[in-house]
Amino acid sequence: MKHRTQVGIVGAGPAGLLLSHLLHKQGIESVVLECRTREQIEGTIRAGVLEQGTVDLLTRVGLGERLAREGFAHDGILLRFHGRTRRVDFPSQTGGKRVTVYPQHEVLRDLVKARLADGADLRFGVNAVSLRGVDGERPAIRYRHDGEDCEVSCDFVAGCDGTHGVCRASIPSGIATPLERTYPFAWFGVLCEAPPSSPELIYCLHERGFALVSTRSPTVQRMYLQVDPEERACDWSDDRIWSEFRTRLATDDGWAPKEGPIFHKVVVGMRSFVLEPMQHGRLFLAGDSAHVVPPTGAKGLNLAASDAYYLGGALAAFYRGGGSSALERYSERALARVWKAQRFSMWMTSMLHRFPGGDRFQYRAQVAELDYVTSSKAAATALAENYVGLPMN
Ligand code: RFL
Ligand code: PHB
Repeated sequence: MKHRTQVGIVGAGPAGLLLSHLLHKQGIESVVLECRTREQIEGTIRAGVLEQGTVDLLTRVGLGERLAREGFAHDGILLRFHGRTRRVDFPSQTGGKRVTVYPQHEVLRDLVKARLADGADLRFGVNAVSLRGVDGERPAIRYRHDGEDCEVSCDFVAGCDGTHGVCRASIPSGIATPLERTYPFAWFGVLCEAPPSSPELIYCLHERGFALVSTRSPTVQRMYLQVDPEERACDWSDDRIWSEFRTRLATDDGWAPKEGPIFHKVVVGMRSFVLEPMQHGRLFLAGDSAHVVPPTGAKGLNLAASDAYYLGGALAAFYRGGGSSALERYSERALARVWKAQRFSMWMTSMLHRFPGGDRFQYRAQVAELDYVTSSKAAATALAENYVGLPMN
């Protein structure tokens, strides 16, 4: 089966679906090819923190209704270290900006619903995806769908297929440079049925390692512990998990997390990765296919959104007859924002985690940094303006 579209998009994550939606708003047609089912993408629990600019973008393009109703505005975060807790306020440091806690799968549900209501061509459960001729004028994507070999020819291919997708891998080595940093620790994440332990997220440095108290809803909480990358989730009983959270999160005034049945456990590796440039011929990468951040800064989903915004704008300029100069600048423009988010995520990660072999000197310096960040207005503003998101310019 052969068909044709203007922009062929691989991957129905936040980057791919938002790009498809933004293109539609500009009258540009796309086809989205996704290897998982709709139920799988809408059921995978991942990120939770949306920057102000991401919320504004989603709202501007008609995706803000449920987000405004069900998302939780957070005006600050708590930094906990050495038994004390300090708050960084966002609106007062950033001219009124904040973040919104609204889970990634809810963003995806809103996007899929809007795309299908607009009659979009979304193909779930495809396999054997491969790219053809992206370095020429007539690229195509081959794939199998419902047992049939298919090919969609297009003007451009958007590689929005995440870290393990095929698009990044189809750029010949030597054309783009991978830059990478891995961390000697991982996050052990749990989801539990309990009320929120705290009205705001708690990022905690303890001598035994980092801990994070996040939330998903009034009845479901998300919490993470720094662990060794070799750690296996099945080796952690609920008792061991709660005991570790109580120890790391303890404060001088006896604070303890609200406990409840744990129904999901996962170990997530941590790395920083960027592929430069994010383009090869008529293939443009967006989101995790081009870059990965450690989750400490809560930036991954937000970068997927800003890439989609930049790429959508550049493609719209092309189809309006503005030539390809905006497309040629896409990678540079997106990377300028990506690198700032990489820097912030790396900084948050090093300030808040214990490094193997890290001695008392390192720990005392980390505590001093947290003390400084939460007592100097200049330093708190720097954290706040990065956390709520730098402008998409
Ligand atoms: P996605 O979401 O991985 O989507 C890619 C899609 O492509 C599909 N795919 C293919 N389809 C067809 N053919 C192939 N060959 C394909 N290969 C893959 C996949 O099935 C998938 O549906 O990438 P995208 O769109 O770039 O979005 C990136 C974000 O999902 C990611 O950065 C965030 O989840 C990162 N992240 C967080 N980001 C935030 O902004 N705030 C957070 O609070 C936050 N917390 C997190 C996170 C990521 C985490 N994990 C699991 C790594 C917390 C965690 C624990
Ligand atoms: C989450 O809720 O999953 C979450 C929140 C903040 C982060 C990372 C993950 O920095």
